[in-house]
Amino acid sequence: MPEPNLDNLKTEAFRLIDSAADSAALEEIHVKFLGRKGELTLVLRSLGELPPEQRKLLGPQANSLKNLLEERFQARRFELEKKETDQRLTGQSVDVTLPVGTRRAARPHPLTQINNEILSIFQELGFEVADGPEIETDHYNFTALNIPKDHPARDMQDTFYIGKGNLLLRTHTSPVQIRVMEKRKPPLRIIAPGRVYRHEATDATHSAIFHQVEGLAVAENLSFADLKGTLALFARRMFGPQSEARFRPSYFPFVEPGAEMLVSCIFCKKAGCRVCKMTGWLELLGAGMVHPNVFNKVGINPEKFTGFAFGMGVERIAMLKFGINDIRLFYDNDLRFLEQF
Ligand code: FA5
Repeated sequence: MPEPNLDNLKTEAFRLIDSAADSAALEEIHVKFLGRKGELTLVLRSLGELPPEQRKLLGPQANSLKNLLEERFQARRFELEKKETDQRLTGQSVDVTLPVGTRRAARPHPLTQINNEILSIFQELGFEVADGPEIETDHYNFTALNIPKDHPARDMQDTFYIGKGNLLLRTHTSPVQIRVMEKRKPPLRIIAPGRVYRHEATDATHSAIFHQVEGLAVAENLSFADLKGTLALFARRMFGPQSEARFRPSYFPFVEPGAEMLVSCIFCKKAGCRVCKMTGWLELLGAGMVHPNVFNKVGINPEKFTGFAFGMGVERIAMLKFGINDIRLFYDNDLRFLEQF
């Protein structure tokens, strides 16, 4: 066996270790020299086959070279791993000085937020969401609701008629009451949100297009106390536990008796302010016990069943809740306004 040249082996190993590009390459070099079949390993293993004098000389040299190489490998390994970790961290780092928020988070329109809040309060009370068309017939919008042709109550809601007058843009969500009662038999509890239209001049509190939520409950033995309890609970949930609700008589042809619900002014707590016109109370909705004539039109026996109904303006509730003083702000699509909610 030729005498191994340890000097050459050392020079070559140092050269490769120093030039290893990364820790994976370094491990290959380690295997090449110190692995199971590595060049230096083979030298060490072959020592036993050498004549004794040669072995005496080469043995310590080879062993110290092995230690030397292991040290060199360890040092280089440490160097390379540090470099690689640094590179990885730099790639992952967050530059906290970069501008943020270039993407704006979308959220529902304030009217949608209030609409959803109203629905979920009533859904918790067992009301199901119902739906009806925005283009209605005279029958559903008026006649079936006990407002016959030429009845003066039609003047309460100036109407957009379509064509010769049998079709119109619904002036309230009450026609959904009729559509539901035609299809379903009591007991029933529904809540019907939607857009409504009135031929009205726009001002700070009125719009020609606005939104209502209609409610209807029909069962045996429902009384005005159920109506009051349900709506008072709604007001507390919507405006907070301190809010009070008050009812005063009102007239809607499709209910008897009819009422309006007022809530204590959330701005002045009943002390009187500009918003409540110094009365301490704000009008929120129309309501009442379903009129027997309405039940008769949909084939429900008014001797057996009673019911209560209510209709509220979504804009008005949103204005109260958010402290908004002009209804037109909802429709301007001005992000400076909308982003506040
Ligand atoms: C009605 O529309 C009845 N259908 C309510 C009802 C339902 C009574 C069931 C009895 C039983 P009224 O016209 O008052 O009633 O309108 C109801 C609510 O809609 C009002 O309290 C108000 O909050 C809102 N509202 C009415 N007109 C406008 C308008 N032009 N702009 C914005 N909100 C309005």
